[in-house]
Amino acid sequence: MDHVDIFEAAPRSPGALLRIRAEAGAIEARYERARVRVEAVSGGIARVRLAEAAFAPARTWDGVRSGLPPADAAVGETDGGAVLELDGMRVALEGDGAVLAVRGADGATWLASTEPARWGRARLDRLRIPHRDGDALPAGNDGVVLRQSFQLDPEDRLWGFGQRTGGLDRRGRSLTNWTSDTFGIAHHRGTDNLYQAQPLFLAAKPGRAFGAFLHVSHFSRFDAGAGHPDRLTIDALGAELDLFLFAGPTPAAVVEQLTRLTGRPLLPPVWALGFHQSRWGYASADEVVALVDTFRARELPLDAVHLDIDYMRGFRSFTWDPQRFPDPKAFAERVHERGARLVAIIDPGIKDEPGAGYGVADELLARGYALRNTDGSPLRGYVWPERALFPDFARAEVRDWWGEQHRTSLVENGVDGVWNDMNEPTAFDRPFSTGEARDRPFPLGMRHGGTDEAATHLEVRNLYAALEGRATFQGLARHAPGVRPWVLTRSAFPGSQTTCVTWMGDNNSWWEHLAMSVPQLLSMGLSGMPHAGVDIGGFFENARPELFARWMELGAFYPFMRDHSAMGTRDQEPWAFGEEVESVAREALRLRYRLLPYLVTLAHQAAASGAPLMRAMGYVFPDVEATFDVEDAFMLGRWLLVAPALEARCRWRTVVLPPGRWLDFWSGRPLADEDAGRSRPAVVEAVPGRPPLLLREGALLPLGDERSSTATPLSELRIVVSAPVDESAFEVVEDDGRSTAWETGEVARTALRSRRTVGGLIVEIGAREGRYRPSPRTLVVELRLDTPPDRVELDGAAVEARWDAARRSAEIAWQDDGSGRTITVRGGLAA
Ligand code: MIG
Repeated sequence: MDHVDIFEAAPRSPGALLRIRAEAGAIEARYERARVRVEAVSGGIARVRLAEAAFAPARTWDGVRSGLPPADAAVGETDGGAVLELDGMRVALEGDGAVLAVRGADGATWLASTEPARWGRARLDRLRIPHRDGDALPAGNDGVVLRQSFQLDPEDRLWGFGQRTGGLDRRGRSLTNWTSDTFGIAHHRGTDNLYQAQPLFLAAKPGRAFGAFLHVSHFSRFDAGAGHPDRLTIDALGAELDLFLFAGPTPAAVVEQLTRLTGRPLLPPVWALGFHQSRWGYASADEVVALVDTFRARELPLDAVHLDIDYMRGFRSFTWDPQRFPDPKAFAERVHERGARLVAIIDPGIKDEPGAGYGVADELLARGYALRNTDGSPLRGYVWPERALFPDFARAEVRDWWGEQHRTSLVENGVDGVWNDMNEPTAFDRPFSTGEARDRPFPLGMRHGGTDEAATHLEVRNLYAALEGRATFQGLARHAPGVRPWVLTRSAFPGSQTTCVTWMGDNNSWWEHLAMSVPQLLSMGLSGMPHAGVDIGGFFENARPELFARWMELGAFYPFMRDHSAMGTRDQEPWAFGEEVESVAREALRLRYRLLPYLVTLAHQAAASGAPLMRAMGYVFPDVEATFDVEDAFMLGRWLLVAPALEARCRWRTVVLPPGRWLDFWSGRPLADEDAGRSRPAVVEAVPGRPPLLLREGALLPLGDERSSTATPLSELRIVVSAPVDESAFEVVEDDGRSTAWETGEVARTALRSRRTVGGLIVEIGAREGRYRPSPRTLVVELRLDTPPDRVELDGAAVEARWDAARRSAEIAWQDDGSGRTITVRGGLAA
């Protein structure tokens, strides 16, 4: 892209430096035709703003947090410039032309401008923004593009960029940040922008990572080494470079810094971490209840069923079809009685039929809450309900009103979660029924918002879903006080993670899409959006039996696990492919449910620091080069390495083992143990029903018992222990799984420790801390050893430990009363 001329006329550039001033925690510089401000925001976070004249004003709809704990930064003037230093990162302005360099404390260059920034009116044809015939870029800064190029370290992998197809390292690609409905079956590794826009990335190499977030909701694009392998070029409409820089030094530190700025991920209710069954479209209340019954009868765990657009009356959001769903409240009760939850889809395209008894449309128009054309008339487009209006979520009163719509139709009827679809937003130029509907992009110059905060569509489109998500979340919180809201969204922007779980809509049933889901979800985690999933089995086309089984196995480790399929595809429920596939699916679901205490703990870690549940190997082993480019395996938290079967008829596969001892989770056998000191490959078996799963040394892994749904309380907490080299620690976090009381400290924390001794092992289960009291249960400690131990003591007294040769474990158990215990193991470990 770098080579493409996107300017209408010769671009402007900053010119000579006029003056530069270092103040407390900031640098201000004036150039002939530009101003720059470099500022310390919080620990590890700096902000660079570069504009021709004034910086864009702060906006109420902006999701970035203000008032963060201040940074400890030093500012100094240099020869012809100035530098701001914080947490090992130095941001320097050097001489004329607003030349910017980001360096490490050791002087190594992380990013450096290759030439001065340029500005000019953009050539619409070259920007490749979908637009309507006759559309022009609006006057003013919304039609002005800024271009800034940076030199990249050749060693850096570029991770993040949010929801994308293709591999984990996005270097060499051009990446557009513009939400779009790419409805169609053609997603492939080279597809550019999808439903979401996350203009951010991590640059990582062994031993060092930093990150950047382009705080621009306007249309933007990163050329991440497509035009020139070692150059990053940023194009941003809106005429401003507003770049937050994250000092790292590890990928985990970058994700923490990013989510400190854009907001920590929500904590989902525990049912949402269970299994979700969906399809477009279950056609009646009875069909959905029968579906839940089938899960129960077949002993397939299930926590949620999703209602796609067919539950509505003629695709009108916030209505129910009176024939097929005659009594929504009774229906929700039937689902709840069976231990499951109900999630209902909502589309933002509101049927344009005032005066026809559809109150949502009446109010939307009467109150003037719809998006408007430049001439002030309501904007109309065609979506599922045919001609539709679109709420203007950039306005606070519209968001309040939207939240209000959820009260009677959904919350009071007992719906547990809301699924926001089509919120890129999608619109077509004529009715679907004509069979000729084509995408009808919104006019670029269209205005959002009230008079004081008016913004063009180019500025706000990327935020539309994030603002809708916020409105939905707050509405649910208001109408069901104390209940943790759950919102699933298709489109998103940084900040969406605070109110929404996201999924990759409209994937395909091909193997490629199964495989691609791994780097896709790892990217989401690295982008600060840990709670994400893709549709198991694929949305479009018919899933094949073996693929579906493997997808369920992989999906057991997705942060959000849902089986979903398009209208017209063959049945895709776990039993739809015969007994063999069903039993693999059942094993996958059982494993998922056993993992729940671990997933809950990981979700708490995410809520505290942004740490993803599914972690790239290089995130967990940031110094180990061999792990950096792995995109077909990942860590679930810090204890489990998942190496899924991603190809047809796969029975074995290789996996890169990071240094250390790794046990096969199923058999307890160590892998490639002779080389434990270094990274090495291992071949693992991929028996259907037993996905390749490795337990890291020092693991203190909390598991639960198998349940048909999370409506049944946990009756066992099991700690799986693998010996550490030296010592290890982990904290299990629990909460009531459904309320918001965790926010005010209603959690239970159990500190776990393990330590190698001469000839044995000590495991300490700390006394439970915190106000939350779990239901009565057994606590099991499962010691993964090499041989049966000579002796096991619980608090100093010898106990009988049951030896299970099939998984090489010695097991002891007691009724958990929350008190601390010490387990001493003698023998059982190879020297
Ligand atoms: O135009 O509601 O991605 O999950 O089943 C398609 C019907 C609309 C797209 C979503 C998909 C959903 C479907 N929707």
